Amino acid sequence: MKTYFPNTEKIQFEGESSRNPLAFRYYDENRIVAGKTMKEHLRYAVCYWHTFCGTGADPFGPGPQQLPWLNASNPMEQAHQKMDAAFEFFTKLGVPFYCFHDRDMAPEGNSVEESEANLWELVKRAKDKQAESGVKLLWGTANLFSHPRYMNGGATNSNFDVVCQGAAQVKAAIDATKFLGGENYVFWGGREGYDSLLNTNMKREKAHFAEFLRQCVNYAEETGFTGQFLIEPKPMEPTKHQYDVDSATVIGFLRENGLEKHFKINHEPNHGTLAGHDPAHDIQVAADAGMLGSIDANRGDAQNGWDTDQFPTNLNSAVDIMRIVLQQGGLAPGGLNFDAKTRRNSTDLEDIFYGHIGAMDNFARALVIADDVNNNSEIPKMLKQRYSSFDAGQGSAFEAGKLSLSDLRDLAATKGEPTQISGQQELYENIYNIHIG
Ligand code: XLS
Ligand code: CA
Ligand code: CA
Repeated sequence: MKTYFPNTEKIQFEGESSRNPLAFRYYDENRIVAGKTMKEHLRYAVCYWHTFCGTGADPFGPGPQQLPWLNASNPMEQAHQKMDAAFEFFTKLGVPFYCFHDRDMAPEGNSVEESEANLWELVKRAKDKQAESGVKLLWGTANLFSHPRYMNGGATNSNFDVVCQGAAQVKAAIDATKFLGGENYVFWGGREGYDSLLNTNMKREKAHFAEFLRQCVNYAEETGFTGQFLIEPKPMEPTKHQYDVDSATVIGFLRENGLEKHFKINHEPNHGTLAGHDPAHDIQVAADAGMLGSIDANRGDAQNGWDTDQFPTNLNSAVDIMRIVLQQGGLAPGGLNFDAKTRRNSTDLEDIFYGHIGAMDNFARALVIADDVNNNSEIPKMLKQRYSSFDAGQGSAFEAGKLSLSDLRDLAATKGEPTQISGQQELYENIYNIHIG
């Protein structure tokens, strides 16, 4: 069979001292950390869209990246070539999972039926390729944002006919995900949001969104799709006000509509940054609600206010994330999906490998450090001590709901001015840095 990456062999773990740019220095998939292998903890996935569909196009010009699998003139032939390249890449990189949108895998047809048939042809082939390679599907999703019909949104479109088109796509994408044994299904808001209140009935659009999701839950129950449904927050881009702003907004929306038992959050760090948060904040919000489902591992750019989808190479940020993941006992059935793309001027095919290898090594290293911080540093003890006034006596009675406002007032009067206790952020940061090394 034709190879698309003839210059690259299977990427091997060579250890920290290796200087081979096409080898892992930290990601040793069989290494045990905190009772599980790295492979089991990290559950890495490659995304189909950036890696095999994007050529670096931007508003100023077409993409300069020449991807050999996109050279076929017939869109279905191109889709087949793309799939060959994708599975060759997954296998050579050694990732256990991948993720896709319906339209990444198969082109849109001229009717609902033709689009379904196109997708089905490729999905059947993907099933065989999964069986041959052992690579599994972390999640599937539907693209309700690229086609011009979705210019006013998919589920929240002001035109009911467009909502129906969106439903047809999501139904087919859930079927495809189920057929491929996908462990999750993602809803990213796409163009679900608005630019001006003058032409928008926000309350009605959000009610439509909830109803759409409710019908997806019903459909999963009817058809026996048992994968986890995930919602991916993002505050802006493409619309000015996206409805799924951040974790807290999504959790509130789900609870308001009685949907919280059926969904978790797929958090993308770059989207957290765009919402004005440290990604770890948004991830912690989701984890605290018992709703951290999966992570689209990437990073933004501190100076840019848009979604740069860069490979996550920042160690501190990865440690922040992995500490939370370890504290909640892992991400499964979710994982770490690299929703990241090489820069526009990274035009060698090896660049795709470099991006993923660096990110996989970064999170593997972060996993080890996070486990060390959680178990061997002073930080957990210091944190426990910081809240110890609630562990016994009146503090614990307050937590248990046994003290009224008047009781609290009387305690204030008896106890007098509290002793000042330092928050010691600098000390925490210094200890953290000792473990990061
Ligand atoms: C776009 C989103 C998208 C989702 C899947 O900003 O990150 O790629 O992850 O639709
Ligand atoms: Ca994403
Ligand atoms: Ca993004």
